[in-house]
Amino acid sequence: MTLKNKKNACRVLAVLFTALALSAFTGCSKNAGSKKTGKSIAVYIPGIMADSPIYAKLAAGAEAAVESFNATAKEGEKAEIKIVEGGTNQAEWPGHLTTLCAEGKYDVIISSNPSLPELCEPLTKQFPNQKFILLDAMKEGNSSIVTARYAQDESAFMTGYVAGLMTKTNKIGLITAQEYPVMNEIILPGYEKGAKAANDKVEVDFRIVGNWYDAKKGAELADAMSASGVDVILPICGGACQGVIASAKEHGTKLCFFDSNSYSAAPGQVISCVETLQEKLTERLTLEFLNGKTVWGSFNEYGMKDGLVKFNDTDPLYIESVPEEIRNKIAKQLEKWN
Ligand code: RBF
Repeated sequence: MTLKNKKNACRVLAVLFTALALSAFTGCSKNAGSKKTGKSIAVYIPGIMADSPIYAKLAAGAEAAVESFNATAKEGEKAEIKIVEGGTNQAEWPGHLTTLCAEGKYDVIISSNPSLPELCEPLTKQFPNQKFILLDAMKEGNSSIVTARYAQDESAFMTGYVAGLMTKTNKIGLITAQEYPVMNEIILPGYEKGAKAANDKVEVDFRIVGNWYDAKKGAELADAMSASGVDVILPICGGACQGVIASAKEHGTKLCFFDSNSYSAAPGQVISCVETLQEKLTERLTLEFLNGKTVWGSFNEYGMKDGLVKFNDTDPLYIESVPEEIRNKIAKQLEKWN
């Protein structure tokens, strides 16, 4: 093969590779096929929606905003939305986001998790017209990005407080998918602080799955925790939570959840669910964007007093699984945040 032929072959391979990478995206489009005239939105899920309520709520909130905006929008101004699931290989996310920007089709890319600002910031220089709405994330002062996140210190403290009141062994656990600054600096210390506020003898066992999908590893870690006497576990590990739940059912371990109402995951064993109202916040921020009201460069944190973090203490399964005396202590503690 001559040098020129080799170069051409390389080019063909590069094009094929890019095409393959693009086709690996799993996306679905609403209003696809209709003439594009209004604003166009891409929701990028950095992971998968199954077993990650924070992501399912992101997509649902953006879709709800588009639906309500389109209900009164004039013909020709109706918005379009496409949901793209990036998958659990984090090394692929920057390429996916670059492709979405390079397509030039989307007025805004909406996504969620604390690692997104770092991935999107360089893209705002490369694609100055591309806007980003990032939830569960913090970045102030970039005029192409707006961010909002939840007061995870409140969720973590309250969850630790319940765990501290409910443990009989003084050993509670936290199983995370991976270490990240919000986990190491806010959630883990908050959980420990809340637990110690309830019971100063409590020790926290902290273990790491290594990814957001491995249910087998989740079960192994939960089994090992139970074997060492842990009797309450907070899993924050996406699909790996399924393994933690299976292990908890086998060993009678109590469970606490973040993000959504998960009392029915193991009825009688789930003792707290602190919900983040990600659907509501995503809908609000998407509507602001569609109405041209976004304050670019801004960052806001929302907690219980804003109604965007909610300790669910009304579910019948909570009332059933947590004794009244303990529920009263929790209610008192909750007053401090509201
Ligand atoms: N939370 C999930 O529930 N599912 C995920 O797949 C997921 N992936 C994440 C990936 C990264 C890189 C980071 C930093 C966080 C991720 N989170 C995920 C955690 C999420 O931001 C949040 O902390 C938890 O959902 C608890 O509210």
